[in-house]
Order: sequence, then structure tokens, then C-alpha cells
Amino acid sequence: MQKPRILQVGSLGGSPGADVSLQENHEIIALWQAADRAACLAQAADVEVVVTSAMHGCGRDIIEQLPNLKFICNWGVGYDTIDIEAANARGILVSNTPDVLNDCVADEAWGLLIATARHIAAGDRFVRENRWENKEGMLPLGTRVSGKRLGIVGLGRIGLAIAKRGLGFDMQIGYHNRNKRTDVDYTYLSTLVDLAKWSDFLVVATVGGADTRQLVNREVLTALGPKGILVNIARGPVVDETAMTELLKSGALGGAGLDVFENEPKVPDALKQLPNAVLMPHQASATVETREAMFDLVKQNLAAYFAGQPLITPVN
Ligand code: 8YV
Repeated sequence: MQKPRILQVGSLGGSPGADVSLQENHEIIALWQAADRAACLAQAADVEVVVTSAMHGCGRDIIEQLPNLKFICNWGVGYDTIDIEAANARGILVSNTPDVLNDCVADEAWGLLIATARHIAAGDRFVRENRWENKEGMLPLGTRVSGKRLGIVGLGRIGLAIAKRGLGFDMQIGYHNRNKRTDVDYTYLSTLVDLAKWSDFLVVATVGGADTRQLVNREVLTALGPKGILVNIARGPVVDETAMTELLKSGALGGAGLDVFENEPKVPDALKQLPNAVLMPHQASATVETREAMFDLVKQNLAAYFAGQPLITPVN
């Protein structure tokens, strides 16, 4: 039997064995390996299915080149890099990988929070560079985490997992969503500035995309203040990166633990030079277990589509 043809926008190398596994059951047209992108898309004109990731996305340029496209299967929960409007206009189905990554993303948010508050990355450098042994002073004192106020921007599935961990640290939990949730009794702040003023730690866990672009702006960051710490495990463009860098540099913002950036993998040099920022290369879901589970969902959604069944985790 002929294998179904799929256009793969980018490698799923972050799930070990995923690219090979896809090739075993499908005829893969690998857009990211093509020297001539236009020619590759022309060759893929008959495909019904695109596999992509949050990083590689599937923009209007791709969608418009594929007249038979019926399904975009995304490896990742965030689909801000997929043109959902263009997909909806043509009735193209989209799936993502929700829930399976909530715990690991929340764990990493907490790793960044504690690493920033307690100078863990700076301390590691201090020891390795022999500055401790050479008695070059000491690290500055850290900020207490336990018992403080944890503010969450976007109390969705990942936000809830972050909040739950905060309870273990005896923290008060506050959040801002477009609407107050009725199923939790955490403190709801109706504006982001009020949440930032209230918070000792502000964790960004909202979806990306046009609606949340620069949501965490200069005013919000200023309200978080010189003792406040920002953590972002959502999407870089949700935070005004220029304002954040300036405020971190001047001390008007206390610290930042960042997994995501505005123009990945480019991180501004000014940010790299700041001792009060802890930087990670977009790794929040990057554990063996979670990446396996994410690819599993990709396979399940593909199998459901090719069997004419409803998708397991549809987006639209
Ligand atoms: C991945 C992510 O690193 O799920 C998401 O939305 O951002 C991450 O889990 C991403 O899919 C890699 O492109």
C-alpha cells in the first residue's frame, strides 16, 4: 500500500527518533531540507497533511501553496505560528499537543523562578570560575521565595500547574485572565498592572499570538518593580523585551528567568550581559518523558486523520 504523503515543515528532532518514525509510515516531503522552498512546495501541491512544530509553524505562504491541504498537525501546544485564520477560512483541521507538557513546563518555570531569586546560575559560574576559591567576595544575597506572592499571567492548564507548585511553597496565588475563573479561589486581579503591583514573582503562562503581543509592557514591568522577578515560559513577544532589558539593567526590575525570547534563537546581547537574568534556550517541554508524549499525540492525531476518525486533540 502507498504510504500517505506528508509535508513536514521542520524537524521534530526534539523528540528523539520522531523524524525517522514519521518516515517509516509516511512519504515525507521535508521542506526544511529543500534547497528550493518554492519548488518543494510545488512538489507537495497534492498533500493533505502538514506536520509542523510551534517553532516552524505553518503560515499563510505555505497554506496558500497547498490547495488540497486538509490537516495541520502541530508538535507543541502553542500554535501562534500557524495561521489559524487562513486554516479556518479553508476548513483545514489543526491539532496540537496539550496537557502532556503541563507538568514539565511548570517545573521549568519553577526552576527559573528559584534560579533567579537565589542566583543559582550565577553561583554555578562563581564556583567554576574559581572565584569562590580565590576569595573574590561573595554572591549578593538572594530573595526569599517561600511564603511570598506568586502572580500568574494566564491561569490556563499550565498556569494551574505552576500555581499548584506555589502552594507547596506556602505562597499566596494571584492571577489575571480575561475573565475570573469560578473553579479556583486564587486572588483575581482585574488588570495586569494591579497583578504586577501585588506580585513578588510574576510568571507569564498565557498563549502567544496577536492578542497577547506585548501584553507585559513597560508599565506592567515597572509595577512589578525593583524587588520583583519576572518568569516567562510562554512566548517571547508577550513581553516587551526592550523595556524588560532596560528595566533589568537600571534595577527598576529585580530579575528575570526566561525560557522564551522575541526573535529566537537570537537573544539580545544586552540581555546576555545582565547578571540578574537567567536564560534558557526554549526548553520548558524538553524532557525525555514529555517529548515522547508529545510525539505520541502527533502520531495519534495523524492516525485518527488517516482513519477518517475525529482528531484526538483538535484546536479548531
Ligand atoms: C516546544 C512549545 O519546544 O509546545 C509548545 O508550544 O513551545 C514547546 O513545547 C516547541 O514545540 C518546539 O518548537
